[in-house]
Amino acid sequence: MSTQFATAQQSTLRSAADSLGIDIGVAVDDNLLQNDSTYRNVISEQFNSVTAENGMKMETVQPSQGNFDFSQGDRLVQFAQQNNMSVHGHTLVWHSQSPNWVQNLSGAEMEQAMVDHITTTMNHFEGDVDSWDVANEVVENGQLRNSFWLQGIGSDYIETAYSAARQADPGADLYLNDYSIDGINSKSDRYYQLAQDLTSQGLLDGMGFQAHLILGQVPGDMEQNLQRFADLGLDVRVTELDVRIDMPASQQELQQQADDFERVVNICTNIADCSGVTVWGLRDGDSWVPDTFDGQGAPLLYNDDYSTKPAYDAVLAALGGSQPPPPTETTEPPGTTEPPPPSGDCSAVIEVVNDWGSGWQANVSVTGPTDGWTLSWNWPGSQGISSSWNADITESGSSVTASDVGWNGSIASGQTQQVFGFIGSGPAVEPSVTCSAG
Ligand code: 9MR
Repeated sequence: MSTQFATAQQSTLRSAADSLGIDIGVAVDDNLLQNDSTYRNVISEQFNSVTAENGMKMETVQPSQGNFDFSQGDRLVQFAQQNNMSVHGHTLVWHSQSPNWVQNLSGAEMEQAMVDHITTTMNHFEGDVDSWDVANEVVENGQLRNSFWLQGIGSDYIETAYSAARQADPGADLYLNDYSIDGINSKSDRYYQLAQDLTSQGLLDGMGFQAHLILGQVPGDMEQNLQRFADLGLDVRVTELDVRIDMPASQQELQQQADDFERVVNICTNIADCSGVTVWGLRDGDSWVPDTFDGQGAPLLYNDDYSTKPAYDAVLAALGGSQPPPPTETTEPPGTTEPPPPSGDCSAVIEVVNDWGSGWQANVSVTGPTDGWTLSWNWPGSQGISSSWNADITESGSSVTASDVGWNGSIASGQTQQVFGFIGSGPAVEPSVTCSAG
């Protein structure tokens, strides 16, 4: 058995996402977080980002005026910190799941209550919540939604909310977030205007696309749509991904669902400023979908017994990871040990993990010993690198050099680590690489 040419593959969603430098997130239910240790273990093993499915919404946080209850949010933050995860906050200003008391205010009183809610909540979580859906679902039918907020405060309530948020926690990334804006349409066009407005005032950092999708209906122009927001200088994020199926789901439909998830994750990894993808719940039975859409369900990555679905494998593959191979029979006599690792210099391998025609993704692994590495190779044709992560890259004509960025420089003798990745242009290739240590 030879390990010499094995590449270090990432075998969990989170390790694969970590090596791409993006978030793979999940919406977390507070009750399950408290009471189900398997739920906690699967989430901490597989995800590097969490969002409270309900626990940071206004009706939970401020059920009566001036009485704040952060217990659900605090539990999530503590779980995230124990497991080295980021937290995406959801949400401060929404027409739904807001307490009656605020809906009954008007004018200056409602505006003050909105600002107080944003300020107190964001101050409380300052430093613990990395990004916030400040306003959620504020557009409908191509115009500002006629919500109680709009009626009570007037159309500048959104700008007021983002100004208050910016002041409350200048370190948090501020997002807008909505559903049915995944493709280019009149709703996402209206958001494009709103995003331009807020961005020009320095009040917006990101655009969240919920992506509550129907099987087989990932919009064909989704990548183009996200890219136009990224081109405004914003981060983009898929914030609430699920793909619902008419029940019962057939094997073929589960495979189609896997393709849909894979496509959405690929869209995110294709866009340099995509901060990540969050799925809206862990198991099919945890999802909001069956309660809302009669006869539809099975929209997530896990079955109710915590076994993974084809969609899980597809997301893992789209992130550049793969399942660990099943244990293999060995013919070696007992007592035989592995051959010693190669001594001398380091070696490296480029592996194409995804090729979508107009571009491709490769992961690069280095086998030690090395304390700092510089890799070099030549492109055989018109290839180039359009983006990369975790390496310093210089291209000159057809020759490329890539060196470590410090933390990923040291690899022990015989160890193989996936150290960086890149998006290539031109035909996908796996050229041979020279590795110089030190
Ligand atoms: O998944 C959430 C569900 O448990 C709640 O009952 C519901 C209340 O409206 O909200 C669901 O989450 C929504 C999210 O907060 C905003 N985008 C749509 C989500 C699905 O309805």
